[in-house]
Amino acid sequence: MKGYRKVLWIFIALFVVPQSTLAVGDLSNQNPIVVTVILGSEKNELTFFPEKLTFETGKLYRLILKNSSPQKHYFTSPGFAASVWTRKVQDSSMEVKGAIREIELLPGKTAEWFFVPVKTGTFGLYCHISGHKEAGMVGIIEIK
Ligand SMILES: [Cu+2]
Repeated sequence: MKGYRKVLWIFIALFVVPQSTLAVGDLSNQNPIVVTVILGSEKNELTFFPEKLTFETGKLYRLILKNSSPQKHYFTSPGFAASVWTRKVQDSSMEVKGAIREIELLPGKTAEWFFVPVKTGTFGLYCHISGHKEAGMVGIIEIK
């Protein structure tokens, strides 16, 4: 029995430990950098706050999107969505894994987008509900 345990520990030392040290390069397992964006406001202003977002390639982000207004809004930025690798999007009831094009948030709801930017660029952000972009619900996302 003791010989068996020794062989087991050697197996763990040789195969399990080196694999976990390789995880340093696993971008999906970093501690995410938390960024929060508020869509709209309690007074029903058509804004993103903040309206300028900056991210860096190769870092894992947890983008918290909060709709604090009495109506639904979109977080729409096709260029940004095409320049990130999405790990998942989640809210209190579910997780979605895979590429994301845009996020719609119902009044008072929150969603979290976990992603790693993979391409640099500057992209427009807007809410695509009729009239919202024109009323100023726009922003800029920069990936450095
Ligand atoms: Cu809107």
